[in-house]
Amino acid sequence: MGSCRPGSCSPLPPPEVRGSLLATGPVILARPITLDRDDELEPAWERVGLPPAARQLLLESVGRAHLLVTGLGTAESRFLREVEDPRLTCIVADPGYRPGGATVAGTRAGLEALARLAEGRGLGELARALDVAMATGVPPDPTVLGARTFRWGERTHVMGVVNVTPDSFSDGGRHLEREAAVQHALALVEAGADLLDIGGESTRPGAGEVPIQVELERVLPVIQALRAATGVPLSIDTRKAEVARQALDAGAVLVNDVSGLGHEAALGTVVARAGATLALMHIQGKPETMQVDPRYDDLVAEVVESLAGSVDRAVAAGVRRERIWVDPGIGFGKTVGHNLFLLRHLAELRVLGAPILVGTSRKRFLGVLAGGRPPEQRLPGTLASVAAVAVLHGADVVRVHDVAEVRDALAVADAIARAREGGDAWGPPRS
Ligand code: PMM
Repeated sequence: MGSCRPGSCSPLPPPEVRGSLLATGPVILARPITLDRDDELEPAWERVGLPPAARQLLLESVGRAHLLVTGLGTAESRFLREVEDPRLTCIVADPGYRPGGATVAGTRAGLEALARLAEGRGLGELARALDVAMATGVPPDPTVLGARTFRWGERTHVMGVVNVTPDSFSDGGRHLEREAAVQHALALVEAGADLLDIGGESTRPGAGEVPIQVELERVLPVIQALRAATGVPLSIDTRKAEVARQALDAGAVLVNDVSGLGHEAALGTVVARAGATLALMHIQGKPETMQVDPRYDDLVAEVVESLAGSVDRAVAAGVRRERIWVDPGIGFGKTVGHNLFLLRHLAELRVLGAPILVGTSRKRFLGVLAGGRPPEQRLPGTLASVAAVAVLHGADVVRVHDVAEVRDALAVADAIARAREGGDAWGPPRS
């Protein structure tokens, strides 16, 4: 069970299944609403004495999923309406109401058969969407960052935030500010950060763009000093290709682009040339205006489709698919309600086949929910949000300011999510 997410231990789907969602034009998206988890079903069958082969067979024949499918054309809608398989229940939207939607529920074997039937009828895009949805219980391939390998599904990883912006650390001048940033970053490493995210441009709501030279002057000395002082992988939080290029030269191994390659397309080429990893975040609008009345018709579908577009642009620029992370962009063109819905449905982003990064730390929605707390009083809310995404299996990496406290919260949340000691009848404890 070593590298398995609690959700599943099915064999990895072939790379073409986990490939682009957008490769074939209009998007048919199948999102897993619920997906039976192997690690919940299998121990129960072990508990009643079934051998491994029988348990595997049952997982296929009894394990179930409910999928929400959107973007269907007339042919696919007709195909689903006519399905006659006792293992499946398909409910297709009334074309007069909101066409193109359906729910498909059934056993894994039934859904697998449906995908093959769709393929045989020339409905390849639907077949592919079903395959992708059914593969979401499998963790993405590990990411190698510098000397470290991040294995997904075993625990939630922590990215420590190092903002090198004038108001962040000290008003004692540029040099003192850098020194303070480096000391702060090293304290985050000491507290257990798995990687550090260094940024020289605030992307908070209303923030304006910072000139390249200023951004470089802020982040480069910090990256250089940290590269010399620690082996923890370094990420550069920037939307700009030139800043990314120089940061990667200085020793960063990941570029965190809050614009999802929407700000400068050249950023993709820079990451590809360096063989680095790219985190692509969803944003609606630009930081200056993104919080002015954000609206969605189907929030999760729009975030997934936009991220799929970002992933495709990155791959077209030469970034290897297994070097891409995705992030729903909590607070970036979203209301409080949008943020909450996205966090609750985070696992649906698994259809993108990439590790999921999430940043909730100290954000405004946490303050609002707690009755109007300022950023320095949002630690309890931050801890609740990281524990929630860990237990919902939504996040592979959380981006946070308070690394020590978050590590403790995750130690508890991850342990509960993976608890295996049910007494002697449940067999020996499994890690
Ligand atoms: N949030 C901020 C900055 N960078 N990057 C990613 N990938 N995800 C985020 O949610 C994110 C980010 C803004 O937060 P800060 O101003 O507190 O650093």
